[in-house]
Amino acid sequence: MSKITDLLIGMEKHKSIFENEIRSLPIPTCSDFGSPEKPEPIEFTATDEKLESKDSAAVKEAFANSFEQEVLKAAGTNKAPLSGKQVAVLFSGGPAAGGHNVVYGLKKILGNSNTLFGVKAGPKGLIQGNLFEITDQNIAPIINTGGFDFLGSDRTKIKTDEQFQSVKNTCVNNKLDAIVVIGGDDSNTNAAILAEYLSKDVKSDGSGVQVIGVPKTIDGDLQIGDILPISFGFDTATKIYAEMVGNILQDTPSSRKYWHFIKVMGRSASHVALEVALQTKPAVTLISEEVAENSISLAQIVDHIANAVVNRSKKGINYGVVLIPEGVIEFIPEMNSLIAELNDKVAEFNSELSVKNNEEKRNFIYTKLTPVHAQLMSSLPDYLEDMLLADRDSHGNLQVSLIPTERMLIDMVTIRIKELDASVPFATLNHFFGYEGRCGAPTLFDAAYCYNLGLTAGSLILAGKTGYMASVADLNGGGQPLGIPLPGLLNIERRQGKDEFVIEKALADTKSPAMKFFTSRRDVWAQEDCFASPGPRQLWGPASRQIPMTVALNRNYNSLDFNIGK
Ligand code: FBP
Repeated sequence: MSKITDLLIGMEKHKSIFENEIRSLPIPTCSDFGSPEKPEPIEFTATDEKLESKDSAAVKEAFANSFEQEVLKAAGTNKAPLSGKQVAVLFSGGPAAGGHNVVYGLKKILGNSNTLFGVKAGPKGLIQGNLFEITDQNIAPIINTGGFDFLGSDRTKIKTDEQFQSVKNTCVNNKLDAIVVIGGDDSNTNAAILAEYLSKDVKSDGSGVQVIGVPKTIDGDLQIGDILPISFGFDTATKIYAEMVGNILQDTPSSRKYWHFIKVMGRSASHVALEVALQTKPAVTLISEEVAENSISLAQIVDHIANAVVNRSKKGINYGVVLIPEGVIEFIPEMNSLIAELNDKVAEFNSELSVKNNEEKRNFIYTKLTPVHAQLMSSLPDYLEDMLLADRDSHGNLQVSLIPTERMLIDMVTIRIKELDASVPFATLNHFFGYEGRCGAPTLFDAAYCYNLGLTAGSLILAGKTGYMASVADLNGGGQPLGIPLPGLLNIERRQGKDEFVIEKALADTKSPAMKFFTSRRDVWAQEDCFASPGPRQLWGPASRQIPMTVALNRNYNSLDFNIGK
């Protein structure tokens, strides 16, 4: 007995049998970096791929010092890498599995002739100058582990003159030569703006500080065709959700009485929902981009789900799963135009709203909205109205993860089924799979992808580059390290009532091979049980190299495996 209790106490603080084991899991490495044991920084050369956004002319003017459009690829080992560099790394935005391996890759490639600092608590920490030196001893415990807890993260947007000046002060005070921002579309937009702002006159000799981005987000909406097949964290999150959805699907014909409405994370795009659907094959999956493209109203969505329930019931199947993308509410045309006006009004009347209770907020906003929106707003359940009025994040985004869309749909579908056929049994349960998927131990793919992203980001710094995002392409082949020019990705978008430079979110393309496959199968999945349970993610064995199915289909790969390091 005492032996077991000692063993259990020994597992405290991240020392479970599993955590101990994964730390020594070998990480596949792109051959460009040489030997996996002692990777070397690479040099870069321009490819003939040039990024052109619709607002390139305006970007060129505003980003005069850092404007680049050509994508860079590896060009052998860097024979004369910069040295003596002081580099700071930070996480920005929501956590995603694999972030710790980016830091590991950076530390490895910077080696002992450069210094790596960790910025605590995201962009806020950069503004406040909250840095510490990362040692090899710090790195060892975080290898292949999930979460961002090594540094922490936050969603502060660096936007005011004071904030930019504070970042500059942090650079000067810590003698920084480079900053690596690990984040999503908004954070990489911040990285692009910082790269330009810090491009000169930071150090006494008039030189600047390099800024490199790394593509992170479980949402998968930071992807750029073949040059950035996916952001890191997506694979782990979708495999965790797919395991849970698979388990619920397995429960449905066992207990035979529930319809489960499952909302999955992904604040805007439906990549997560689509990927989980391909892995598990539930009865109904909503795809937000299809809703917007075909102007499908809320009533039509409700009707679609209610009919699926009634039709399955006719076959004696009184159960099923409905998969709902987190952000669908913003894609329903009438809701989208309401939310757009709300975003502007919430920004305009922020101080008035901030002192009111929920009921007062609702009554106040009715008077500020155009009549058609005021009427729609007042027809929604109170719990939904309150969430639509909740504070936006610092990038001006509605916090869709807080909106109970799954509950709203259950309420509305229940009413519709009663109208269609009151005899149909309809017992429901609702779930939100979000935070469960962001910090799990990375899949082998995310572990490898992130480590190689870290090696690439560090190589870009040691090659003197700034304003680039690290990427690793050709995942089905041996993996190809790339540098993607951030200004080439910028467009002008309206945010919080004003025009801003932003990296556009990559939404799910309704004409993509993955969507085409999904639409060709979904009616069959609705009519009978075709579900599959993918099980827990595997770090060893035949399923360990599996990449997201949407990525394999959309990139036209010849297998479901990634082949980095093979
Ligand atoms: P990032 O885009 O920063 O990676 O975050 C994505 C996300 O996980 C969304 O899926 C979700 O809507 C949001 O974060 C939730 O944010 P928060 O952690 O602030 O509640």
